[in-house]
Amino acid sequence: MAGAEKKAHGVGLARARRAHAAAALVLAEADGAATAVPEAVPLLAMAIRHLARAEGSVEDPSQLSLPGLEPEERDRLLALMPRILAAAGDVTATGEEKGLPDRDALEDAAALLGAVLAASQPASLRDRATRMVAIALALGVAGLLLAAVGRDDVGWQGRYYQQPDLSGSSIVRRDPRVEFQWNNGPPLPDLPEDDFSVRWDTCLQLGRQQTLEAFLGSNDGIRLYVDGELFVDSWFDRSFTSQSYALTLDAGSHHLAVEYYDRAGEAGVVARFLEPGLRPVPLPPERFRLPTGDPDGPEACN
Ligand SMILES: [Ca+2]
Repeated sequence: MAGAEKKAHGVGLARARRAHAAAALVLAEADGAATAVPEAVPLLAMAIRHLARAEGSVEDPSQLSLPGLEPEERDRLLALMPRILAAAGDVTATGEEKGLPDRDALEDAAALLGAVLAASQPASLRDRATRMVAIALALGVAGLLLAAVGRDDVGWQGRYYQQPDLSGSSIVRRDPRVEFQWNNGPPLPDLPEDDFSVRWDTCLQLGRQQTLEAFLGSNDGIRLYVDGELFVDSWFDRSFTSQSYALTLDAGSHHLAVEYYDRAGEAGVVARFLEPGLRPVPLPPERFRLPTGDPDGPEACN
């Protein structure tokens, strides 16, 4: 790729990422409301157009390279793109392409486009960038948008205990995500370096039934509860160990609780929830809302 072409490619992708992040935010914000559909359509159409420009003004979306998707996912996105462009008024709608795609179709398109954008790096970057760098870029944009709308109900409620068994008084704070590497230090100034514990609670919002990848890592113990049921139980001393679990959830709000303790030495914990695929993509941060009820009771997310 020549220099100017490479630059246009990078600019096109950056614009596609911004439009895509805005569409994902609109869909997540509206929480099932039908108003999200007309708002998200032009943003998704914009993301598709910028993606096409990044590939040298491809006129026909079916000619896009669409990296990062399984063949079946690629077919789904190829079927959705003309419908979205038609609904946004970009092309003349005919036959089945007429009418507004429904919310599920738009969420599917947003997730698939997210995977494509995470996998689409300019050639110069692709060689040295890891998948995590691409994901961090995508998350950075979503994070900025989130800050712009000033949401303070997004993330996890963290309760930090001075004991390793989640007992006694706790320090409560909001954490945007559960991803910490404390090494040999304390997690908070008022906590010990060893023998502390933390519980995080959130309400995960899903617009449709999905099978997610739950990626859990910890030094030392970790437990995951899903809607009050113990789902992962690794409550023992260990060096940093991580594992992925398949988690199928219906559409709606789901209470996730992560419990963690550090016994001695190094301390760190990660709990990520991703859309699985060739290149798993983290769920947008705005899908995680602070509990609206008692996080220890059965109505945490109702
Ligand atoms: Ca430890």
